[in-house]
Amino acid sequence: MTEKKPHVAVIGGGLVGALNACFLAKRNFKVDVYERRDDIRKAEHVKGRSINLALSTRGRTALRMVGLEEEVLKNGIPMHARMIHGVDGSRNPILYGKEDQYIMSVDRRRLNEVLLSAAEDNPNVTCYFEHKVVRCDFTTGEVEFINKEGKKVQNKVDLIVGNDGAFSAVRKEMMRATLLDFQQEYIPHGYMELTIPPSPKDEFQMEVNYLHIWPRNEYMMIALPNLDKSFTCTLFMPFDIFASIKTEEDLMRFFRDKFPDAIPLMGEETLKQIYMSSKPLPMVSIKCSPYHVKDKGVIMGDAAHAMVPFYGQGMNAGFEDCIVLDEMLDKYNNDFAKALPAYSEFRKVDDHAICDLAMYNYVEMRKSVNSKLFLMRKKLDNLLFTIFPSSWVPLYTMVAFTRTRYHECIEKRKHQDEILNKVLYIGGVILFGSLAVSVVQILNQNGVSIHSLKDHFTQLWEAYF
Ligand code: FAD
Ligand code: EGU
Repeated sequence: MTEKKPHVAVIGGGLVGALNACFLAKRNFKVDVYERRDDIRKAEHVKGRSINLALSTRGRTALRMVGLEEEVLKNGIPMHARMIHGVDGSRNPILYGKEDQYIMSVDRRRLNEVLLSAAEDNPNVTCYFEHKVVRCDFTTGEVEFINKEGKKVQNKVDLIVGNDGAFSAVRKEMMRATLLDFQQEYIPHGYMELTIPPSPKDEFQMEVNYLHIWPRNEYMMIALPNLDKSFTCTLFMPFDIFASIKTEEDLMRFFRDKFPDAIPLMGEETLKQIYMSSKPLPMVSIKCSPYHVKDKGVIMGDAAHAMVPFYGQGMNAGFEDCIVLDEMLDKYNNDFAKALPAYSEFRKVDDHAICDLAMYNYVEMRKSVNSKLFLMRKKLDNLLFTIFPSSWVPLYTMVAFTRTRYHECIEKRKHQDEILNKVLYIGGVILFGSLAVSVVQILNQNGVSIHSLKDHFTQLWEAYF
């Protein structure tokens, strides 16, 4: 460890970068945050479009560690259950769990603003906006940026932290510098954000404390509440279906068929206007390894593990990354040469596991999940949880409401599946056995003996073969 304060460049002032700056500032490092975009706190408010995220235990724990949990929760809306919307307009709630098991709907932009301001409250943190990273040298620690005037500027630091999202420039530079395995996959689905505005009386148009879901196999819509009494809906469907819905008539026909109850809530005109002026956005899943180069560079958040959003864990996993790095820096007394490989090795299995879980859930949802099936599965899972609260914890409960390592969530689930299979198998054998006994008894009562039955089948057998 060097005597002087370590100097760190955090690349990306998004959710993970801004939080990471808070963590690193607490270690008394000198932290420079470089963000490509302009300062979102200065940008004009875009009305009627607030994009929100589900914050759960892992993300909350990280916020608590930098003293921001309360401030964030103040501006969040608790969701205690999902509300499943059927095609017939039916609505069925399914609780997440006990009273204290709920997730929070938070506004992405507001959260980012709170995190940036909290980072800058530290005298040892400076944020530079409109600075785009173009080059990293992981031997010297030199980083090159293009600023707002299009000019190249440089800095030299002890550690480069890449929190620059799914299309990370830092990761690209790492791939030139080290043997980095990399895998990426686009899914055939795109997403589009729609909105359910407040009612004319300025009230929520649906039950507020829920994650609303319209499961329709290949198509799916999700809605989370906003503080302004609107809901942000996210419509997920294959790009070719988006492309086949060309006119307003196509759109209304599609919505009347799949999401009829949402039409009056969104308003036909607003729905048409938003759909016609938007493009569906892609979703990508990215896995790579390792996450570090020597003692000079590390990537975290989406830069290290972009995932499809079907577990609501992308940000939560990125926030948990910050906790894990913090713990490694503690353990190795800020010695980057030891802490970075340890972080990489420890965290890789878990980040890969949550990428897999999210992708698996995407496949599951589109394969067979309509609203009835969704309801049944969740109810069975919850029923088993009620009967065996300590040995049967549903997968989503471990993922959303505990800090059980993601890879252990998968292992535990496999164990439960084996138990369930055994129970179903034994149950099946007992059921089939008792059925056979009943059949023989009934036949006996009707004067048919088991021996004559055997003769009968023997004759049949011989007649055919
Ligand atoms: P980003 O948020 O992408 O931030 C990266 C930052 O780096 C940006 O500000 C960018 O401008 C900057 N940057 C990029 N390149 C450069 C460069 N060269 N130089 C400087 N700066 C650069 N997660 C949840 O936990 N819960 C949810 O409910 C949820 N819902 C989601 C729904 C959808 C439809 C999608 C697509 C994702 C969802 N996620 C959710 C995932 C979540 O959005 C991401 O995991 C999270 O934003 C990752 O944060 P990040 O800071 O790593 O990356
Ligand atoms: C997707 C897009 C319900 C926000 C997964 C559940 C999501 C979110 C679920 C989006 C689903 C799916 C879980 C939470 C959450 C469920 C979860 C998904 C928030 C397994 C804004 N998912 N999401 N699972 O259990 O664990 O409620 O865009 F429809 S929160 Cl796909 Cl807990």
